[in-house]
Amino acid sequence: MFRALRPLLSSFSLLWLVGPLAAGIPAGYYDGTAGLSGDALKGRLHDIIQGHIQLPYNSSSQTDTRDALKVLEQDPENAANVLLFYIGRSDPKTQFGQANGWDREHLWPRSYGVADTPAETDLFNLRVTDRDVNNARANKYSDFSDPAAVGYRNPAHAEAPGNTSDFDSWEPPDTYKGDVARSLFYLDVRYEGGGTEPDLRLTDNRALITNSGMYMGLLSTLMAWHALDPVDAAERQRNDRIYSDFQRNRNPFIDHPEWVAAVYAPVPEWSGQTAATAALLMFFAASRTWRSRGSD
Ligand SMILES: [Ca+2]
Ligand SMILES: [Ca+2]
Repeated sequence: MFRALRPLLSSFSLLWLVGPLAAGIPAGYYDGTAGLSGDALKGRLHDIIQGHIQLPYNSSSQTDTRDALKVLEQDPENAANVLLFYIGRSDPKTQFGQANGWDREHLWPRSYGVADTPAETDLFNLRVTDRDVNNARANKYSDFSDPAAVGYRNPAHAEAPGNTSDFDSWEPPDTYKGDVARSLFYLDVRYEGGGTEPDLRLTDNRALITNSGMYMGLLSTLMAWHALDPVDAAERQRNDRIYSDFQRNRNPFIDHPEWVAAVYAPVPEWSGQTAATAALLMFFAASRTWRSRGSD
């Protein structure tokens, strides 16, 4: 009996092995990236992911970002609900836009260069959040919160346990850190100033992150968050769905986490250092002791 099943079992194992690949990256999608790093890799990835199918922000006749988010963020245990980013609360889909409900959070704030389509409606930048938490986060950039900084809050909002903030930055719980980071890496690469599109840029220079600019950060924190919270199955599934059901483009940093270091290390601040040194810096940045460097 067992012997008769063996060929069947091994073919199932094979299916299991190729299954995730078949559902994930289409053959040839990342052609032309082999051996590239730095700006060359960034440029090639930009060419691959640009020109995606754009959704309207709001539309009563077409699939818009609200419709897409109700699919992408659906609670796996309750199809009538969405799971709220930053806090994991399950809210009815019907609560969109309600006073105590959820709305659309732009991880790269609209005021930092993504006020117009397609950046404004890019599903890799949009999550569902509690309205009040969205307002509290406002356009604070991503960084470890400094308990000694002005305006330090723990929790960052009464409805956001596990999140902390200070006057200029916001720190989500660890399980969301990598998702934030990889979304922002995607946006920097996707938007390079072509046509009427913005050139979004990640930086460690806080002075550049202003309402009149297109900068977001902090780059080295995001690299640490990427290492701290690796890609998981839910993030891969979201990437697959955005590709297959909505935009026809993918987040390269979910498909190839190693490309974060390949593109961003060495970063300008670290120029002259090797990729290995940069990786070491990422490791130390991910450790809690690094948090006390506190310049904000
Ligand atoms: Ca995560
Ligand atoms: Ca850019």
